Amino acid sequence: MFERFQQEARMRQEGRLPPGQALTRRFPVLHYGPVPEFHPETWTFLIWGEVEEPLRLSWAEFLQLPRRRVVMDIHCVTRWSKFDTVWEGVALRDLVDAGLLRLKPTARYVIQHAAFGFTANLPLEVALQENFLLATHYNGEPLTPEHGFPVRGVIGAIPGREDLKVTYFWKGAKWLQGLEFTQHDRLGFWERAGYHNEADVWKEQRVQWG
Ligand SMILES: Nc1nc2c(c(=O)[nH]1)N[C@H]1C(S)=C(S)[C@@H](COP(=O)(O)O)O[C@H]1N2
Ligand SMILES: [Mo]
Repeated sequence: MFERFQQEARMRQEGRLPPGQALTRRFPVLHYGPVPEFHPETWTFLIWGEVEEPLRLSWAEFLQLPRRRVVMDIHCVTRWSKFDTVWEGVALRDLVDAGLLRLKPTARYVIQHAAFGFTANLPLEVALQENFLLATHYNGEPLTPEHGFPVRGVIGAIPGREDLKVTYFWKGAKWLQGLEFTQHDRLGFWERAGYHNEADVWKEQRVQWG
């Protein structure tokens, strides 16, 4: 307990603890609905909308995409923050840079589509940042089923990168099945329930009124 407070004080001092947050060393599980099963033979990942060419990837193909490892602080709207979490997976900007994903100039938003119709929305420029990952691994291990196996969106803060927009953790969809690029914004599941559409952790944009 005492150690947790010491760590939290250090994070606050380093400017890494957003307002209204507390440090946790656990990894809470939060979502609406059940945990889906994963069938590698039938699993597909779809990319569609404002793209030059829609993509349909099998699990084997998804694993061939360029990958990176990102260390981030994650901040949940329920007020826990977890520091120095290690994620591995696919960065959208790498797909664009490699020419694997060709966006139309009209693409301005990204809707993550997950199992059971769950969605989460982000502006394109945020989804193209290095702190948004289609993650398959957490702390060196494949994601656990309850944390989104086999793929989830993740967004967090990269220490020292104050230039990156950081949203609360709900903007990363677990059990991700596809990405839709759109011209206009469309509220996701939690955003429709009253969570803030921008969700900037430093501005403490938790809920939206009216
Ligand atoms: N598919 C799906 N993804 C989801 C959610 C959900 O209900 N369904 N909830 C979000 C919310 S509110 C949070 S806080 C994080 C929690 O991720 P965790 O369970 O790995 O901590 O997942 C997000 N992704
Ligand atoms: Mo949440």
